[in-house]
Amino acid sequence: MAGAVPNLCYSRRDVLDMAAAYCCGGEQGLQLAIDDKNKQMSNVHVRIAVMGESGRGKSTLINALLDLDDEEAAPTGFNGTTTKITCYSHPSLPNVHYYDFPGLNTPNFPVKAFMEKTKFAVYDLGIIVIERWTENDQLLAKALKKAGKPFHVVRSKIDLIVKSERGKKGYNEDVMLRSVRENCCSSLEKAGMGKTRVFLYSSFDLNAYDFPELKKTVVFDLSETQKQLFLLSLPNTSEDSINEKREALRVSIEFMAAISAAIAVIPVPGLSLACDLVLIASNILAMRKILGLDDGSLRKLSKRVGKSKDELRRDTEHAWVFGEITREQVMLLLKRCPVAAALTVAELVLDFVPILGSGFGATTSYWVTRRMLTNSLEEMVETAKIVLRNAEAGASATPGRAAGYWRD
Ligand SMILES: Nc1nc2c(ncn2[C@@H]2O[C@H](COP(=O)(O)OP(=O)(O)OP(=O)(O)O)[C@@H](O)[C@H]2O)c(=O)[nH]1
Ligand SMILES: [Mg+2]
Repeated sequence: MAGAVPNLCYSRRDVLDMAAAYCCGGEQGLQLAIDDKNKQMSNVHVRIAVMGESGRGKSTLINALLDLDDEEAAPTGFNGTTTKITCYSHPSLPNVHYYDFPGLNTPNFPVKAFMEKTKFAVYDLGIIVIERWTENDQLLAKALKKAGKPFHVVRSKIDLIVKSERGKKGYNEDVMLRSVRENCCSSLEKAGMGKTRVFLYSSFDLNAYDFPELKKTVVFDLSETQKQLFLLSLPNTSEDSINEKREALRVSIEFMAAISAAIAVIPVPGLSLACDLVLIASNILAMRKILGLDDGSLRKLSKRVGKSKDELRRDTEHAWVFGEITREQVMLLLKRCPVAAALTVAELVLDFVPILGSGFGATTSYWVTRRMLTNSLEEMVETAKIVLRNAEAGASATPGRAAGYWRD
């Protein structure tokens, strides 16, 4: 798929498995384990079904979560816009899928036949979008339960309630939100759903209300690898979400460093450095895309917030982040890091002494790749936070709440 990035979703467990493979089977064992893991990785998917009645905001939520542009976005509107289950995949992490369900309450919708033919077991989890709990929502919840799938109930369009209540005498946002939450929960309880948590959110402000809590809850239902994939796929709505991506990317750096060490033991002069440069460059490119710093992501952001790319990049220190990432550029970054540069030269020289060179090379490659990717990641994370601040600047009167930031 165009624009897809290499799979960067390795868990700590994967890194430990790599270490164990090396201890048991040496270089060959490590290589086999890496190949095996990469094969497994391409089979890991996250499939989230977004369900609920018509007009609740399902398609709008998917567009916000996947940061989809006008041309690629799910159509939105009032009354029966989505007429069949439609899959939307993440533009750069194509194994993350959201399934946009049609609203069950539209005139002439064949609810019974739809419920019978839908295979609820194929999804990892369901999100039921409500404004108030209805019999159709109940049907969906029951079907998911029967299929053994977890689901979460979310109350959309909270921004609209805030807007209409804000001017009223004695208004207190926390009290108001608590009352909306309690109302939703008690209607679910009355319908026999037991005590179910309801998350309040607005698709136009994913950093606000209960969305950050929802994120934390969703990851509990996913495997370790799916969790990394899910977190990396989310838009940069806050510094916290950027930090979460940093944590997931740090794990993948360990894995990349192990791969680079495995390559370094192959006794071909210069091969290790050549591979490291390619490995580092391709990973910097992937991390940049995930952190929303590539040209395409900046263009989308610029359009959404109505600020030029230069305005978004203002006050960022690391100009290289926005430039071309080539092997030459990686060499320049390498030279900025004296220890890594010195180790690489020593490795190149020792490469010509096969036995000595391969042992030294594996250790060097591991440290150089790790150091280079970690330094690059830190600089990109710092840059992503400044870009986020620039995008949010002037968008909200409420501190920490970028009202309208996600509005198209
Ligand atoms: N203010 C506000 N409007 C929203 C929000 N989410 C959705 N909307 C609006 O609600 C309308 C319906 O949104 P959709 O996303 O098309 O709803 P849907 O659930 O996909 O509807 P169907 O496809 O008919 O099932 C659109 O006009 C959206 O712009 C939100 O969080 N806040
Ligand atoms: Mg829809």
